[in-house]
Amino acid sequence: MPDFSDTLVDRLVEAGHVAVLTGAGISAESGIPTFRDPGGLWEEFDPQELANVEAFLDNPELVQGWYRHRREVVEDAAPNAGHHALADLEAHVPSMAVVTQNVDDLHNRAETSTVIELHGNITDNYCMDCERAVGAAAVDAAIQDGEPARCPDCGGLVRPDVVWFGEMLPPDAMEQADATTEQADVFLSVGTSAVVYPAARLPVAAREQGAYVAEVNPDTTGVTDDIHETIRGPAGDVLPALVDAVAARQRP
Ligand code: BJW
Repeated sequence: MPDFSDTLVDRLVEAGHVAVLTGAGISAESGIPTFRDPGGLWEEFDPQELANVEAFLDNPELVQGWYRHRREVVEDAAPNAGHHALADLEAHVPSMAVVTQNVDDLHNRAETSTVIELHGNITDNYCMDCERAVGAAAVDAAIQDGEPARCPDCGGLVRPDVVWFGEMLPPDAMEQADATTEQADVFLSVGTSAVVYPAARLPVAAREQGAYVAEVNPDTTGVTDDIHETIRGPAGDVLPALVDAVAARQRP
């Protein structure tokens, strides 16, 4: 049985609004590698070579090919018990939003109602010049031919709709993430190392603004020392048990 406090369950039962920040760890049990864990994406691939715009412009075929591979992994994956538990939690609280750093679309596929994507979505691509959306099929066809994928309208390079280091996060998403954090009575940080900003400041901001803040993670993170409670364990075990505990407390 995961080891969460009665306080956390009480706070969830009493909460008017719950905000959840998720990271790659929540999708690990769906078979999608995290970034910084042993065996994670960045043990094998250098982020300096793949996750910034300069790297992309230096070698668009390499970066487009890497993202195509990751898109295929994501398309073959399915939401796991952790994603489903967060979707289920909505039925037990008056208001809730999931702010995700993940680009894998799994919260949407688990039918969470409010998903705020801070770092984009790997299933989408757009032209760097005219900004029109370009379908994955066009990207795949170009890569197949050994060419960098280009916009059918203007010939600009096509890039995945994700946020690389040094790039601004989508302003609407960041605004919504700040608003949901400010509103939160309980804030859960799930499966993130909490080392990438600005997302990593949200759990700390939530605490400063009066929320009860807990994280779900098998390991220590960048915010462990700054929050109220850490529940050690995989999200796919902890979150269903937590939602069950909230539901049990609400039963007449
Ligand atoms: C489990 C589990 C299980 C395992 N259950 N858990 C302020 C201070 C310092 C630096 C900065 C700052 N502000 C901005 C910066 C610069 C930079 C930054 O933060 N750098 C730090 C690394 C130092 N930030 C940016 O550049 C951002 N832009 C920005 O701020 O614009 C304004 C600006 C620009 C320039 C200068 C100043 C201001 C953009 C950040 C974009 C991040 N993009 C990436 C790639 C996305 C595309 C792609 O997918 O390829 O996003 S990086 C990568 O890290 C990805 C993730 O979303 C993100 C976070 O990683 P996450 O999700 O936490 O994964 P991991 O692998 O780190 O952790 C997994 C966790 O799961 C672990 O803790 C495990 O234990 C756990 N786990 N199994 C539960 N079963």
